[in-house]
Amino acid sequence: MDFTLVTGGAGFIGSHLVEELLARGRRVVVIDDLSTGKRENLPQNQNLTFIEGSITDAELLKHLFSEYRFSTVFHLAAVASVHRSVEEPLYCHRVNFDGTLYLLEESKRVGVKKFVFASSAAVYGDLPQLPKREDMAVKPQTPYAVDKYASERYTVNSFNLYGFDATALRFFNVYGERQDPSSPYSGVISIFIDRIKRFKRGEETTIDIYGDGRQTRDFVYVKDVVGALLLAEEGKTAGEVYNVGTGKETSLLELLETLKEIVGELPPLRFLPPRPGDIKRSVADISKISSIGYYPKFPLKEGLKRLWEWSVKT
Ligand code: NAD
Ligand code: UD2
Repeated sequence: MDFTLVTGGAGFIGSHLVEELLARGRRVVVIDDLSTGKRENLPQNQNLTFIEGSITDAELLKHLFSEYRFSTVFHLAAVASVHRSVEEPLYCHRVNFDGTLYLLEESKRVGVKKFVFASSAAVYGDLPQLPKREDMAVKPQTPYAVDKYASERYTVNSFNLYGFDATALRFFNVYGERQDPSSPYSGVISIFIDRIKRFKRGEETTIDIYGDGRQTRDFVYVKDVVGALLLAEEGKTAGEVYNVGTGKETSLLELLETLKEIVGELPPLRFLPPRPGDIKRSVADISKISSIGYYPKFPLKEGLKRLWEWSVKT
């Protein structure tokens, strides 16, 4: 039987993908350097092999691709923090760009059947047109976004240049269980849930809103993202790029209203100056990915409810 490689499989999104692949009876290999991922995000399972190592280690990758017969590579490993990419562009470039090239080279060498790359809505930058469609202009404004865009192009060009079946997905704002709230640059939902939890425990805390709270995002539940990854693997997606969102635009104030309906009283809100470079509005056009069978199964309230229930148990 063939194996599936998940890079970054010990991370937030990767661990949900691994869980679903294992539930489908697949044999999975994870490579992760545990820089932000955690071993405990992954279950103990006889069909799962965990390799602690970096995607920038070309020798290790060569060895791995020779040892296992991978039919699919899901490439999710990255320094996912935009802030860190601004602080340490060279290091992040090594991981977010060189790592992708190494993986593409190895995948082509051994004849992997499908390569799926996790790109980001960050490639769109702050261009005003909404909703974001895949054929619109991009404006990657940070080292993270530049490397995602370059990696995305290398991935889809692999099909045009070598006939290699590769596709890229632009994730919008993903949220769900196991997202790490520990940095000020963590996903806003993970931070808000963490503050609510502290408040309910009697700690003194606030919900900090940068700006007036009217900025919007397309918040997509992690299990819908897993659904998109699996569809990208199965479908005729070679050489194509797809948005992964919900197509719904939600402001932070609306998000907080929904959270209030789920958890009851919220900690006090504290309005702070907007973050420099913050994008005012973002929402995906999901018609392209819908054409391969994707539809978001988890409305925001449902996803938040699940996240809250999980969060009070942990
Ligand atoms: P995450 O930080 O939880 O996961 C990234 C994983 O990659 C971690 O487990 C980390 O340890 C691992 N990793 C980092 N450098 C590595 C290296 N050199 N070698 C091997 N493993 C390495 O973040 P996430 O939110 O789960 O992101 C997964 C992917 O989705 C990333 O590519 C990210 O850029 C992309 N993405 C995420 C979002 C979002 O909203 N979370 C949005 C757009 C794109
Ligand atoms: C997301 C990605 C980022 C990059 C960017 C591209 C995450 C965590 N970040 O940034 O990596 O891809 O999209 O556009 O996925 N906010 C608050 N209070 C808080 C935290 C955040 O008000 O405590 C605001 C923040 O200023 C922003 C919004 O909430 O206006 C969403 O913030 P975010 O960091 O979750 O996501 P975003 O879209 O800025």
